[in-house]
Amino acid sequence: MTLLVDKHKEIIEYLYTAERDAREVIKVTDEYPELTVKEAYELQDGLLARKLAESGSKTVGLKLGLTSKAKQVMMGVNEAIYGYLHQDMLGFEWEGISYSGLIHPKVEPEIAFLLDKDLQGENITEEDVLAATKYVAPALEVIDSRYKDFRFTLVDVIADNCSSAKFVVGSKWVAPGAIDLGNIGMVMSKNGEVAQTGSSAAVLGHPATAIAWAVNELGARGRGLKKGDIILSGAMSEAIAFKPGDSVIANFEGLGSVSMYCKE
Ligand code: OOG
Ligand code: MG
Repeated sequence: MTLLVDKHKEIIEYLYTAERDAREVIKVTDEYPELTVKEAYELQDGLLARKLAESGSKTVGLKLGLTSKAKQVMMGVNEAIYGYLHQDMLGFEWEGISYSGLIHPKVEPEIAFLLDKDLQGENITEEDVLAATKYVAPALEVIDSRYKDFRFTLVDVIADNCSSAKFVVGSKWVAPGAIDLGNIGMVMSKNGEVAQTGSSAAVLGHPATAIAWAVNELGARGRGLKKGDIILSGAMSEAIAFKPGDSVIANFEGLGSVSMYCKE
C-alpha cells in the first residue's frame, strides 16, 4: 500500500512539474505498464488537487476527449475520456493565448455546454443533458500533452488530465433547442486558410450523447456536474498545431464563430 501511494505521488509530481516547466516527458506507462484506467483517473484527481493547491484556481467544469472515431484512431485508443477544467485555463478572444508555458500546443474546435441544473446519475440520457443545458456556444480547446511527441496510451492521457491546457469560449450563447446540435458543420481556419472541417455528428453521433456518457461514468464514481458548469463536449475534427503569431478561427453553422490569437 505504501509503495502504491509512493508510486502515485511520484507520478503526480512527474506530470505536475512537466506542465509547470513546459517540458515534454516520457510517458508514464513506459515505467509503469501495469497501471489501470481506474488508477489513471485517481492519478488525474491527485494531479488536479496538486494544481489547485498551487494555483488557488477552481474547477469550472468538465472536458470530454477522444469522442470521435477519427480521433480515437489517430491516437490509437478505443474509448472516450474526461478531465476537468480549471478557471485559470480559460482564455479570452480579445486577450490571446501565450505560447510560452506551453510545450507543443494544438487547437481543436468544440461545442461548449453551460448547465443551469445539476446533472448526476448513472442512467442519464441525451435528453436529460439537453434539459439541464441553458446555452451552447462555439469553443476552441488548446491541448498540450505533456508527453513526448504527443504520443500516449489511454492510461497516460487520462493521468495527464486529457492533455488539457487552455480553452476559449465564443461570446454568442444559443439555447440548445434553437439549433440541430447533432448536425452542425464546422470550418476551422488558420491565418485565413481552411485547416479542418468537421461536424458535431462526429462526436459520438451527438455532443449531448457524449456528455451523457461522461455523466454516467462520473455517476458510477458518485460524482456529478453542477449548475453553472461548462462542458467541452469533444473535438469535432483533428487538432492543429500553432505557433506565436498564428490566429485560428472556427465557424460553426448556426452557432457563430470563436477565434484565438497566439502571442509569444
Ligand atoms: C487528448 C485530448 C483529446 C478531444 O477533444 O478529443 C480532446 C489528446 O488528443 O491529446 O481533448
Ligand atoms: Mg478537446
